[in-house]
Amino acid sequence: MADTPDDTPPESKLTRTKQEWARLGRFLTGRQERPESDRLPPGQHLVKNWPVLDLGLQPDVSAERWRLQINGAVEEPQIWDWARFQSQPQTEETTDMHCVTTWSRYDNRWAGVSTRDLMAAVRPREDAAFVVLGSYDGYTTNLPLSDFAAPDAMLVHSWEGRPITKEHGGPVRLLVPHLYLWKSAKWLRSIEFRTADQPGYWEVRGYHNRGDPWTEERYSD
Ligand SMILES: Nc1nc2c(c(=O)[nH]1)N[C@H]1C(S)=C(S)[C@@H](COP(=O)(O)O)O[C@H]1N2
Ligand SMILES: [Mo]
Repeated sequence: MADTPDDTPPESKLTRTKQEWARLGRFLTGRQERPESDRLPPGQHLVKNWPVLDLGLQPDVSAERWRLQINGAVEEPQIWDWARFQSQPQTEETTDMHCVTTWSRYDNRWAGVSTRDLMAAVRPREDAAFVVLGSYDGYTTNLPLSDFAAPDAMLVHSWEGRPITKEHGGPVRLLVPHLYLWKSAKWLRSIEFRTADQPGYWEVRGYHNRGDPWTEERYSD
């Protein structure tokens, strides 16, 4: 008969895997692989064009004038200009996007810098748990660090092989494909890593704090 002390459950491949998940917990995201039949989130319809939505002020930010301030709970705060942004590891991804106004668009090919590579450069402190993004039009939006750090989240400068146009947030915008598009700040100007959350522009105006399209986290309450 096996002599297993009852206060020490046996280790197995499963328990080791689960421990590894817990260790990596700060980088976990709600994102998961979905079957094609589940590709369109509930309440969404497909569009072929790419609609423009913003506060109505589209700031004119040239690549030369553009700066990105990355600060807060990080070991190495940095200010990136265009050359420094371009010198970061470059990533290409093809992802879908989902707007809370019910349109979705499939297969957008992006190029830019992954948020994970950005984090490798600034090294968030252990206690960093949120980010707040600031934009050149005064817009702000907030994300848990685990969503910001999703494997396909990027600071993008190109769409379908061309520079992101001004109306879509060029020269640089965020893209977090697994959340509603209002989390993807256009004309990105600052990224503040924080220990406490701070709701942004839409989040204090009735929109959900997280914004997962598959569970229809559209509005607060
Ligand atoms: N700086 C900034 N980013 C923003 C917004 C904004 O008003 N200002 N609007 C958000 C909203 S509500 C949406 S739906 C998407 C729209 O992006 P698009 O115009 O490229 O489709 O941008 C998001 N990012
Ligand atoms: Mo939106």
